[in-house]
Amino acid sequence: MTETEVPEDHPRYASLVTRHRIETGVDRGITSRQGLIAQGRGEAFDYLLGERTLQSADAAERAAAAALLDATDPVLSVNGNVAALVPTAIVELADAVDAALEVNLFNRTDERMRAIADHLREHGATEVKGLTGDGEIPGLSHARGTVDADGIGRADVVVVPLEDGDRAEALAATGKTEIVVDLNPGSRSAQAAAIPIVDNVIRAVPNVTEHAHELAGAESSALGAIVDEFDPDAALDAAEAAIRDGDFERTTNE
Ligand code: PTJ
Repeated sequence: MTETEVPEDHPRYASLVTRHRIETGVDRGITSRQGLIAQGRGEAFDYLLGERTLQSADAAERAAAAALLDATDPVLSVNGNVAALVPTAIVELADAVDAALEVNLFNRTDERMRAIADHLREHGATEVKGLTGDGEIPGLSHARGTVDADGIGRADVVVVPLEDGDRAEALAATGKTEIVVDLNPGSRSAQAAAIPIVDNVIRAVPNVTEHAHELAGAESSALGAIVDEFDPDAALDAAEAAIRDGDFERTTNE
């Protein structure tokens, strides 16, 4: 079944399309096989959150848009899952906030780096960083810390969706403003972030773009105030409360 053949009236349509994109990503050498496992983990949390954008996540997405618009050198980090799930949406976000796109992989291979960069270009990206690999995030062994010096290396604000906890902590320790998208509010990545977005990357990325369009032209002081007002601990608490106390509906979890 291809993406276009998934019946739109299927009760699990969005989930089936998402799975199909990840599968195709693996087939095309974009997504790692571990990416399939990561997606399954994410889906479980999304069920528990009610497969919707919580109000607290929307506030995080607005704060993320403000931080990106107010940044000097913002970078959106793209891994194999992000490239498979939201290639067009991540390019649109980069355009909306004038950010660079950088391919940055947990399981780095030259083949996947190139395949993802090509995939992003096919979806409208003009410049894709990551292939130079002349910078390092301190404290990470082997290729896990490799970045572009003029990309994530010098960035002041970095978006890292679906990031490994170790890498997210090391990046936060560099003092950059880190924005994480992760459906698990208990993950180390979400806890390391200045702005944790507990939402599905499929919903989160377009919503950050929408907020960026609304906030375009705002003064730096107004953008800074939105970021300052955002409380990461309160956002994580709200997501955890939604999971613990929310209405878990058996029928939606087929
Ligand atoms: O492409 P690579 O080599 O960079 O590898 C990417 C993965 C995602 C495989 C790698 O970073 C990894 O193993 O990540 P983890 O440690 O499994 O963490 C992924 C986190 O993202 C988990 O907490 C999941 O709940 C969450 N997650 C999975 N799918 C989504 C998600 N969060 C938001 N939206 C999703 N669709």
